[in-house]
Amino acid sequence: MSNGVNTLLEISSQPAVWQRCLNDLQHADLHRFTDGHSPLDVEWVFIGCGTSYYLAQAAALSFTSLLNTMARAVPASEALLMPELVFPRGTKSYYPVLISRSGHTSEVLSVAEVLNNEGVPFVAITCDGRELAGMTDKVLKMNVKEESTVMTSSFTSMLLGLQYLAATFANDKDFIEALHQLPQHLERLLDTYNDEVIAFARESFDDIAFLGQGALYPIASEAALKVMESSSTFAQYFHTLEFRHGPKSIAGPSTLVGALISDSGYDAESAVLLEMKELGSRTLAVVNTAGEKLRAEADLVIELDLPVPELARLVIYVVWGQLLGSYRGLEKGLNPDHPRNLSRVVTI
Ligand code: F1P
Repeated sequence: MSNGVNTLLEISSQPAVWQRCLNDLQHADLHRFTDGHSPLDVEWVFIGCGTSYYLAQAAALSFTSLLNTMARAVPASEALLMPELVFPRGTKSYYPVLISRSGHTSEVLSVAEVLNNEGVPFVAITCDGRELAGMTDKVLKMNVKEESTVMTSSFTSMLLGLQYLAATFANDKDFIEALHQLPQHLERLLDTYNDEVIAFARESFDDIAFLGQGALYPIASEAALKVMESSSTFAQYFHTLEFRHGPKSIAGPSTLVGALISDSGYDAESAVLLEMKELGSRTLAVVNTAGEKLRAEADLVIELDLPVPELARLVIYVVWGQLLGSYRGLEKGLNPDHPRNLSRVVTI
């Protein structure tokens, strides 16, 4: 089988996977996940590793935005090694959500064990289930079969699941309806832009930086991780305007700057990307509606044209980092299905 087939298939299968997951969510009893609390009265702490940590960040910002409630994200390792920083008022004052595609990651299982030992109820969201699914009665298991090492459809499906949960708690029917529109839009966008990403990935870059503000920051982080994992190319991620405060010293002809541009910050964020263009960088813009200057000057503009709220677009923004990582890896003669040094699950 040729290199990268599995991963690319899983990326391109996301419209169908999302459709299946959204149908499941529509018919699920999601209110049982509040454990009898008002979701507004608890501080949500989303916990995961690697891609699942960036997912935790996106989920926390989604809960804050949809529920106006306290929510934050930490890597599982921080909850284990620095509990006094993660749970300063003791674990019982928080409502943890453990995120793990495999349900088998050692750090996540160790956090689950601590919470169970301390009698702290928690939610688990997973695709494979495994041990994590047996450690709590509040399991949201997404119907996603993902063989590849790197997480793609599992990331987007679990993020959809958590956004669906928050919108259900908020009784935000419009947001839920918006999520149901996404599969058809991703299908359209993959048809439109896949070949352009393939062409763009033929260029080699010494340095790659993904930029994003707000809930697009964890998406930029995940896009950078996909490039690192799938192509063994170092990539960094920053809040967009932070890039001026030092990291822009890497800008130049062998640098790719990819900006995930929001509506709310469009002028300020697109200005950063165009500045990097002036400094000689290659530039990629993912944006819902591009202005004339951005469309004329950025090297690749992926214009989403999505009639949905900004927060509902997150899962579509990340797809271009998934594709760029895999296509860049193939250009380098690597196999994204078996990334260098990586395993599908980290057990220690
Ligand atoms: C977490 C993770 C992935 C990473 C690799 C190793 O897995 O770190 O983010 O891409 O697959 O495992 P999980 O806890 O979500 O199964």
